[in-house]
Amino acid sequence: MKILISGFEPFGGSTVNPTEKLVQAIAEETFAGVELKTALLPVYFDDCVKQLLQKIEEFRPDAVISCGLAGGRTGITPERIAVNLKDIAPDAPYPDNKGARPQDMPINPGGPDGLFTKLPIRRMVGRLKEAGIPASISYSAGTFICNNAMYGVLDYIRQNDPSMIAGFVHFPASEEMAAEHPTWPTLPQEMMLEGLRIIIQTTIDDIKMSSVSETQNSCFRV
Ligand code: PCA
Repeated sequence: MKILISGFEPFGGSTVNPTEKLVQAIAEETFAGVELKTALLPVYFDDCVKQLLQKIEEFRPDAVISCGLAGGRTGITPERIAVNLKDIAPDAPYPDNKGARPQDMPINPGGPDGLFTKLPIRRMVGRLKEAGIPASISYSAGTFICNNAMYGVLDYIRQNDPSMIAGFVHFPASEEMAAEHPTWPTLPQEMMLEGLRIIIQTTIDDIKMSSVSETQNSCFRV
């Protein structure tokens, strides 16, 4: 089984993105029977998708788990849906890392309005909470880069390889971001790494289970 994990560079004036550190750390770990690869993505509209799809085409993973920072959230939040929209409010505090501020733009003109993940997000949240890690399903990945990456991958899978599963997980700020962002809730980096291990293992278990089960016909696999 092959799994691809991605994270993002810092953005919006922050010097840290905990998901950059998560992918660096998880690249050193092993999961039985799994070939794991990682990618660090730029915080650029469209290019983030291009780079991720290039990795996907080279590696042909069974599952893609993309990770990003959502400053202000209190726990780990697997995303349910990506929307076909790039939109930064005119008064938003920051553009992407190239200065782009798209408004009211589709990611794929003519693509579906929204695409659901087939990662086992409900089971992920259950196992994270059992481990004492704050977590909940999120129903909006926003309209910035993370949503752009999630939509781009799900749209690719829809058209090219429906057997692949993919999705996105937003992580809160890490403790080392507290001085830069004093109002944001934080979690220890080590707790978020343990959370990512659980997320990966839940995905592995789900793929194994669905390959032996012929009865699974839910469109969600949550
Ligand atoms: N979070 C941003 C972009 C990169 C990241 O880590 C987002 O939520 O869109």
